[in-house]
Amino acid sequence: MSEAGGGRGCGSSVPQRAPWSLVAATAAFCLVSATSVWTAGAAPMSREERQKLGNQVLEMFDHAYGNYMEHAYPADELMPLTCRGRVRGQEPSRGDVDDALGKFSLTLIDSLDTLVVLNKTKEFEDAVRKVLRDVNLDNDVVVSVFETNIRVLGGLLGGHSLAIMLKEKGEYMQWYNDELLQMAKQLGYKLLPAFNTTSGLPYPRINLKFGIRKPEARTGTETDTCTACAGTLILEFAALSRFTGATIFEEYARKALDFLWEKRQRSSNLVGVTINIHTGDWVRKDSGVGAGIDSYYEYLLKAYVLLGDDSFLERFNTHYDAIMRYISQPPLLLDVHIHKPMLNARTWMDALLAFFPGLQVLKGDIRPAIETHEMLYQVIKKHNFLPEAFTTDFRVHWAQHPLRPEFAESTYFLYKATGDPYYLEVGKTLIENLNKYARVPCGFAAMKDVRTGSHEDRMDSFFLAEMFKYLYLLFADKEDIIFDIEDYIFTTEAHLLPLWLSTTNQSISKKNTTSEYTELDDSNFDWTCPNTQILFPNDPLYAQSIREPLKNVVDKSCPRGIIRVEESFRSGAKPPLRARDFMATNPEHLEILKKMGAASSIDAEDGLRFMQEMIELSSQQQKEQQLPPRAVQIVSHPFFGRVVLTAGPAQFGLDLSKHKETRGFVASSKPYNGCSELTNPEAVMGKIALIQRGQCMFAEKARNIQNAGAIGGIVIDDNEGSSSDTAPLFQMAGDGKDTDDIKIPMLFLFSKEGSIILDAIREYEEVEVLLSDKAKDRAAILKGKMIPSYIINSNPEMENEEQPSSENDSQSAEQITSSSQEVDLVDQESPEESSLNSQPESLSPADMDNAASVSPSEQISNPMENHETTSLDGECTDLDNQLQEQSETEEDSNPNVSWGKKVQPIDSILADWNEDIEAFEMMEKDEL
Ligand code: DMJ
Repeated sequence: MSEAGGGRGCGSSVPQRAPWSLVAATAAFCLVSATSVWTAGAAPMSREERQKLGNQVLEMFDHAYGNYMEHAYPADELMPLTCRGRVRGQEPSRGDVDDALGKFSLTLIDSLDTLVVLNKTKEFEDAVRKVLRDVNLDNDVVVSVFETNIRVLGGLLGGHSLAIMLKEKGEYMQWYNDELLQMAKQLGYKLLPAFNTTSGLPYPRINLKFGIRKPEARTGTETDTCTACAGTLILEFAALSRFTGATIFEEYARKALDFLWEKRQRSSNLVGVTINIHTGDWVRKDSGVGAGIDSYYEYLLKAYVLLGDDSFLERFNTHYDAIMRYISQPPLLLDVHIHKPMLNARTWMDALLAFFPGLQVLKGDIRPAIETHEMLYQVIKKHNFLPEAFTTDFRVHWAQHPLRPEFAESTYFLYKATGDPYYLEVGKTLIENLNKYARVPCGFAAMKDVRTGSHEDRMDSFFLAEMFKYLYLLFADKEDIIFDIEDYIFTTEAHLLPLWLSTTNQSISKKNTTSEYTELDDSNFDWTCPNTQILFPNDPLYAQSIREPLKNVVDKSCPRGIIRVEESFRSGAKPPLRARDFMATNPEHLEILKKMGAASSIDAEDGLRFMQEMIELSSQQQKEQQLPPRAVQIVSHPFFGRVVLTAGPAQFGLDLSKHKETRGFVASSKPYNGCSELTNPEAVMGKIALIQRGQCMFAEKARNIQNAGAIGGIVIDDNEGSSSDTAPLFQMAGDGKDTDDIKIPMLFLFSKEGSIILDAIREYEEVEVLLSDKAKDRAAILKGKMIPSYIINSNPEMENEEQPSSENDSQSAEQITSSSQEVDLVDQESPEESSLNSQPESLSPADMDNAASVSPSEQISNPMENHETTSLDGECTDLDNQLQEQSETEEDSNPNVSWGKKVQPIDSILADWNEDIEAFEMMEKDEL
């Protein structure tokens, strides 16, 4: 701390020693044990409670890791819904996501150092032996260079770092002879051909066996890569060089970083999202701190920490200054254009940016870290998880959540920095939500849609590499960990690299490839960090006082556009027209449109923003129209509501978004296709009938099962292997005739999701499901039922008591039944019911059940439709109400007419705007 607090602060004054021992691993860059100085604010958490939460994290890790090892290993990842391994090539392709899978037991390698952090030394020793025995790095598979570097190379190096630490301690790993490091080196050499470009930026993908050039490689034709992909190599590559003495790795990673630095946009000092690896031209010129760029910034600062090279800090500081100038709009972080950084490039944020508060802690800029973190936490409280993307007024933009760890990471670092027990409570909420909504009998399943609570058959390796590490460390005391975590730095995948590398094999940093940083004006650099020993003891409520004004930012904030409208009213100026408010039937709006770009620079700016918003709005609506999800939740033993499947709705029958859910046992109809009168009405009577897709219309199937007495129907896709992971959901169309006679709810499941129910019937016979628009709280589902209390409480300790072998589903299932108890629960269903998809648009008059595709012009709907509403209060209420009422009146009066009117003008306006945008892009090029 004294080093960090004095001189040039932040350690740059002492680059030759490992100045970061107090700094890096805790990411408390300038922050030491603020935990000990806390005196007021959120109630302190007792050691006992922290230990309890730490144990809960351990149990959760066992559940995830144990199920992976039992049901998936040696596959790369666990598929927690179908309880098997994900083997690339054997499952329908998910596109880029699959590029992380190289048939190299990804999850095992990514979990290695987590095992040591969680004190599972014995398991670590076993895991290392398995890696050495089973893992092949020479597969004929095309993998992402970035993912392979951060997860596999990083995993091997993290494993090696802790293996040698343990060996030195003298008890475990005595047999270890740098084998993991040898594997890391082998992998490093496999990745090097990717750097064979004139720029030195790596190709995004490489074939592990054949490299890039050979025809068998099936890669090497790409022209673009993301900035983070090219700029997130230095920690692993430098560590590899310094561990082995082979300097080439660090040289290549430095060269790529030097090139990116050269190519930064010189007036804004920002970088774009994607770059041409041959020409160095920016391909995507938008710039933020989330997807596509995130870890480039992280690695600049951490490279300085690990390698002690000032040039990295100077670059980081230059970028950081630009980020705070243009992108940071506290508490938001909004993408901008690199050439026009005052212009927002988006109206939404992505979940990956949740790492940024943690990085700000490492930099020592605590205030904006607290602000952004608080905003993110409120989004989480609203949706239980951080959706992959959410708008500036906190509506869901992309509803998926693959159990990302970034928010837990920032929570940990903020706790280390502030010592504020509030962050422990945040961590507790994360644990509860994971157990309540993501935990399934065979692991933890990603959320397919945070609004419905439906799951995806996916548990990414980063969940084990990062989430459990940060959560465990959050609640741990120093003595709970068998080594000093502060001797290490976390990579972007939370792998641990020892800080002593900074003084080992330094030859590369001596011949520094960067020549330019001396030209920089560093007067704006903050070379010192806030000293928490001064900051927090003087004002123990410091963090709380920053959070306080943001307390209701998500639920009660005025949408940003509205705020500006309101301000304009106050100043007497006309409010700017926002895309979401635009109505083509409003002559005043058309007048404003005409003026845009003509009168003044403010009008021009409004015009450009309006265009961007309109395009985004349109694509957002297209997305939402294509995906009006419903939920099928399996509520009977042993699932107890823990498996939620994504289902498509029907354009006929009971609308689950307007009515209470339908619950019942399932039964297969005979004939299974449901295309004629059922021969087993007694079996489906009072139940939810399962019917296979195909051979007749959806409506016909519905009528047949309804006539047999079914209370609902689930149509299961007949295309084997189809899944909502890989195919867009659609709505089952009617038969072109009046379908008012169909009263029961009908949902559609793709084959993979359907087979989860079919398998359950095979195994458990009696399978009860809930059909609804949103997964229900388990407490509400199980009201009055005989069930084990751990299911309600999500209390893993009880689960352990009652379910000694959590890895053995059928065995544990029996125990659940025998130890069940009567519980009468208050309905805990959230009052906040999503208004999404409340009125699925009837788009396709398709007359056959497989003709459900939607034409582009049909996809544009009323901008006010299908959006979550943000509640408003305070000054903007009246205005917002006016806007809301106006649009509601229009919709109510005649939605079809009103929608029809809007579609055409927007289409033609968009066509005009595309021309404008092209011109705008030309203008940007000219400026270059
Ligand atoms: C991880 O693999 C890494 O943290 C990476 O930098 C981006 N995010 C994923 C997890 O969300």
